[in-house]
Order: sequence, then structure tokens, then C-alpha cells
Amino acid sequence: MRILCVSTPVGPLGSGLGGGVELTLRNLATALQQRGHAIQVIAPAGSVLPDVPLVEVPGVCQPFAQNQQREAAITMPAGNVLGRMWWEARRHPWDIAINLAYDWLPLYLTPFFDRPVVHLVSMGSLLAAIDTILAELLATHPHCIAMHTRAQAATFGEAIAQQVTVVGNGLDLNAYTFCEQPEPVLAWVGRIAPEKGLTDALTVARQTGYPLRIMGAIADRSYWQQVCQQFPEALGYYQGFLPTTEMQAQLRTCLALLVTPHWVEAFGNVVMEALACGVPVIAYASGGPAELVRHGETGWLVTPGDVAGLAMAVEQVRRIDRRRCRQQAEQEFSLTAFGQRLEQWLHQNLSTSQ
Ligand code: HBI
Repeated sequence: MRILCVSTPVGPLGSGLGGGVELTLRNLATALQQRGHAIQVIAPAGSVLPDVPLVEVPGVCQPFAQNQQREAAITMPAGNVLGRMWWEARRHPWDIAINLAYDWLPLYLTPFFDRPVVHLVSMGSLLAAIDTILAELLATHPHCIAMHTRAQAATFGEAIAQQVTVVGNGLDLNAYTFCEQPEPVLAWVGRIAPEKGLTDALTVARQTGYPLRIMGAIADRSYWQQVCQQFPEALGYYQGFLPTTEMQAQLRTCLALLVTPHWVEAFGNVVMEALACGVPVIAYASGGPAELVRHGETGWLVTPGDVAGLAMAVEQVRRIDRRRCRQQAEQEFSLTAFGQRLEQWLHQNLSTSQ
């Protein structure tokens, strides 16, 4: 198939501002290319995406959905890159288009195209306007929505959740090297923003005495300044936003990855990446991570918000066999497995559209 992928409008690919969607888009493109499909990506100007045909579109980036009020009206700034990317989409020959933005416009435009447009939704329910357009779209295009986990789909309510195709996620296992003997260091990886709960991980580091290796893009600078005031040691822990190769080189030698979301994490790409390196995951038992981590086998699940529980889990982490973590990644998150799930979803939409 000729597959067009239209990226998130919150920032260029490679900037880290798109968070998990950046990794998801790259892995989705690779997985489908490996199955012989032709991929074309449209993304904001300044995007970098190796080995995939890319069209960069200039324009004003979209405000983060998670910073909006739930009942907020849809806003699109003048000269918005979102609208321009979909104008660009009309100029390309494609059999099916995959939207990776968590935004109202591509969902609304779906019936206006004479070829199928499908949507891989990257976050849980955040905005009434998105929930509403999803339900309306599903009424006429029942297979066009995919999500990463059942827990994420559940946040939209039963009516939407039962019509959603759950495709998980996937990564290039060759890019992650297993580590048998860790250093006495904890890891935290993610966009540095309030909803990711970095301060809980820093508290655990203090309570257990282990340093915390922090990696990720600073998506909210004022929040980062607050964190550094409350935890001066955070500045020394921060490794920056690293490309996958460097990120996994830092992650793989850690004792455990702490996943401390203050929102419903749709999937948690970092969970997949840690397991691929053999790093056990200690996570709040909510959202995607609760569905991915095998409690007591590849990590520990802790009551959301229970920081003391996280610290106790760190003391138990040596009971986890790191090889089982790598094995889970090989079984569930390979590009082959992800590609099969994606292709099945795409074919479902191709056939219904003919
Ligand atoms: N907000 N408006 C908007 N659009 C997106 O595509 C978007 C977002 N916030 C976060 C985000 N995408 C990604 O970082 C997560 O989906 C992973």
C-alpha cells in the first residue's frame, strides 16, 4: 500500500516535543516499510526522520492538548501547521492516510477525503471536543480509530472503547542492547512536564539513596525550574534529550526505570524501551504501564501516588530476572508483531472503504 503518515503538530520530529508519538511514528514507518509498503510522512518544518520520505511543512505549532481545559473550545493559531499539513496531504497519491495528531481537525476532515483516513490516538481522554468528534466519526467509520492499550481506550468510555482497535506499540529491538549487570542508579525518562510526575521519582531517589538518571525534552521550562528549586540535585542528574542510541546506552545500565505518571499514560514507550534493555520497570498501576508490566516478573506495579511503595519496590528490584524483561520485549514489542497488528487494522479500513 501507499501509506501517508501525518505527524503531530506540536513540534518537529526529533525535537522531543512530540513525546512518544515521535518514536511511534518512526517505528510504525519502519514496521510497515519492512512489510513492503511505501511510506510518505508529512511533518512540521525542522523535522528529521532517517530513511523515510519526508515532506516538511512550515506553520505555527498547535498548543499541547494536555494544557487545555477539558471543556475548552478547539483553537488553531493563525497559520497553523496542522491545517497546512492536511492541505499538503491532498497533493499526494496515497491509498490510506494515518493521522498521528491528537487534534480535532484531522478527525473532522476524515469524511471529506475520497480515500480512507485512519487515526492512531496517542493519549487518553483529555478534551470533550475530541471525545465528541471521535464518537461522531466512529458512527460512520467504525474501524478508523486505533489506540495503544485497552486502559487508554477505557478512558474514553465504553461506547468508544469497544469500537477502538488496540495495536500496542513496537520498537526496533536491534537498537536496544541487553545489560545483565546494572549500576546502582535509577532511571526516569520522559517529557519534562507536570503530568509526568518527575518529582515523585526524585523523592524515591532521596529515600533510597540511589542517583536518578533523568532523560527527556524539557517541554515545560517553568515546571523544570520549580523541580530544580525543590530538588537541586536534579540539575546534576539531567542528561538532556538524547537520541535513541544514546538514551538506551544510559538507560540499559540502570537498576530500574521509574514510571510516575500523574495522568493516564496511554502506553509508555519508555516501558517498552527499558524492557528491551533488560531494565525492570517500577510503575504506578494505572494506564498503559499497568497493562504492560508483568508484576513480580518484569517489574513492580505500585498504587498510583504511593511514593513510599515505589521506594519499597526499588529495594525488591533485584528479585526481577533482567532476562525476562528482554524476553517480554521480544515477544510483545517487536517491529514484526507491531507491523502485523497495524497492517490488519489498515486492511480493515481499506476493505470497508471500497
Ligand atoms: N497536543 N494538540 C496536541 N496534538 C498532539 O498531537 C499532541 C499533543 N500533546 C502531546 C502529544 N501530542 C504527544 O506528546 C503525546 O501524544 C505522546
